[in-house]
Amino acid sequence: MTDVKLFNVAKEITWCPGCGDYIILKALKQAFSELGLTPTDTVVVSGIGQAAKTPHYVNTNGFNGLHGRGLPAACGVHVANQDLNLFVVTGDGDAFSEGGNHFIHNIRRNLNLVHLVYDNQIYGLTKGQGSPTTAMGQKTTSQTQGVYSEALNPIAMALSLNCGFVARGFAGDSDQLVKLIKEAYLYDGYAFIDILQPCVSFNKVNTYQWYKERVYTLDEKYDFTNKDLAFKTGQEWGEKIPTGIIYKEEKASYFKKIPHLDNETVLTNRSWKVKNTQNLIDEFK
Ligand SMILES: Cc1ncc(C[n+]2csc(CCOP(=O)(O)OP(=O)(O)O)c2C)c(N)n1
Ligand code: SF4
Repeated sequence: MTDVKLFNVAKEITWCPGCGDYIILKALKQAFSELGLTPTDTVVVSGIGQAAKTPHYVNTNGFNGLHGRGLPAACGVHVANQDLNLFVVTGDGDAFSEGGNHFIHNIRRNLNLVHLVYDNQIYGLTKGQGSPTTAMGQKTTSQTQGVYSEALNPIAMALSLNCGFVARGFAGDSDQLVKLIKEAYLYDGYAFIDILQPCVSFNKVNTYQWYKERVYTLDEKYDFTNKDLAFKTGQEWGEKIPTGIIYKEEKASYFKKIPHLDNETVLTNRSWKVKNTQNLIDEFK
């Protein structure tokens, strides 16, 4: 356990009052503290958006990249230094639209990182356009007649790509969120948590109340190792929305699959001498 105050940053937070992002941020810091992480051994990487402001609001190493590009930046971090505890935070647009292909291929790669999607089912930062998880027919600031495309299901998508850790959280249940973040951290591989996050300014449909009437926690009898059951559970949406670990399977993470990228050979641990570089340059003379 480390002091949670270590992760505080004295900076003005520009999220709207009541935004679900505050609860996720608090849960993230609480999980860091309970896991005994420190600011220097932890890195929070993001893309662009409201969710992606998180690295500015938590006292760890941080990287705020381009929209949809949080995951590739995180890959670079991990390949250079696998000793850092790696957390990637993205919005739903960031993760599934602009960053959709990175989501797919990072699941396939299975780097050891935690990916939190603050899923408010809307583009928050740019003032309320429909995102890939906005329900079909929902009216938004730009789709005034309703969204024409069908919403994608992030849980089913992750399952279909053989993601080994798939969970759903809710910003209205911070205790569960802390537990999920800790479980995700302890998982060796790509751990995905889709977090239902009310956007109080631009999503007037999926409000705290809307979620509270539907969200339920999977009980202890739920078998998260059963893929068929996970698919069925992951498709459940509407009247009832399950939260918790939906699927978990142990599998080899990226570094375990590539033995020559062991802890000795990662960039930060390599002994580097100018002479070595000079020899290389001389070869091309
Ligand atoms: C490639 C690219 N496309 C679009 C944008 C404009 N843009 C910035 S943030 C954003 C929406 C963010 O929504 P989301 O990722 O869902 O995160 P939220 O703000 O809701 O947390 C968009 C469209 C951009 N910066 N870069
Ligand atoms: S616009 Fe929505 S997501 Fe962005 S800070 Fe405000 S409430 Fe949160």
